[in-house]
Amino acid sequence: MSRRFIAATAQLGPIARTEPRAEVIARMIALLEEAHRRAAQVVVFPELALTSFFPRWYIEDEAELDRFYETEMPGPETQPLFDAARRLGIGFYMGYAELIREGAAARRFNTSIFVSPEGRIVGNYRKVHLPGHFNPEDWRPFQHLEKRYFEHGDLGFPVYEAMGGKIGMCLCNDRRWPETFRVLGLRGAELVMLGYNTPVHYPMAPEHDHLQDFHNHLSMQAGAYANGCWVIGTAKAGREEGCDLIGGSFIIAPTGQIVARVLGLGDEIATAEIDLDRCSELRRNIFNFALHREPADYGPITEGAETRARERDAIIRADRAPAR
Ligand code: CDT
Repeated sequence: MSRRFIAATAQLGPIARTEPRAEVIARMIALLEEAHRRAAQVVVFPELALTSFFPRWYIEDEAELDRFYETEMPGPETQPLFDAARRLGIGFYMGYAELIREGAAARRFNTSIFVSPEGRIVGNYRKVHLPGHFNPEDWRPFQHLEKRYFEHGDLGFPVYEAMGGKIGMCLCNDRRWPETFRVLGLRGAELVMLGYNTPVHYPMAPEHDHLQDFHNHLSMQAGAYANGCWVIGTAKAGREEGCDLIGGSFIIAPTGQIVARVLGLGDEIATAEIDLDRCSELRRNIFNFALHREPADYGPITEGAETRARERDAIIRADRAPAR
């Protein structure tokens, strides 16, 4: 397979809480068709692309919560998306809420997949950096209950062979952590795809609200440059159920330069030609890992992982204490 192809970021505008999957899928298929008209072979959809960003609500009724999750992929409602992508010869990345039933127990992950142009699921990823809080907090204008609704992803940061090279995935908050891109970079990822749902308003530090777009682009451009890889970041954007989400979906070259971006806050695509061979411009030179990395001096990055996990669990347990 050629290592040069056209890729699209496929931003979705708001999705209402009650919007049926079939309507969302129809919107996504329309974006695939537009991407195909522009000769794209890869399309990147947002995080939790099939539903409204439900962690903004405290949902006590488990049956109501379950409606936001997929128990099979593809399932009857998502199959038309897979069929359309295969018909158009497009590979795609998509985020969704994954529910696995293990007997009486339920495991829930914030997940993404990459599906090849032939319609095969090449690989999956489960979100590692889950932001927000566990218990509902009344002082907030909206909740961010990812720590309640999802388990910490159990796959690490895998890379997969696809599109003639190596691809990696992550989701939203992961992009703010340089370690995400570095681990993917160390594993040779040449294209990193990620979807995000980022509110304009950050209740913990509202003085940063005006910096949301800057931080979004800053983290992804830095991730691309410092690891010599292409990055495609795709938003769910616009005013969703009264909550403003940033847009700014874009495609970044391994040099860190923006090569395409959307203009609005609705359903929209932007395309660019990706040449995976351009990764070597960085990887053979300034970021030649074999020559210039100094991992012996990076101990604190992974040291004490067990202690850190214990401390974190204690904080989350304390946060859980008053729960239902
Ligand atoms: N979906 C997601 O991870 N959103 C977070 C919002 C800020 S943390 C409450 C983000 O990092 O964009």
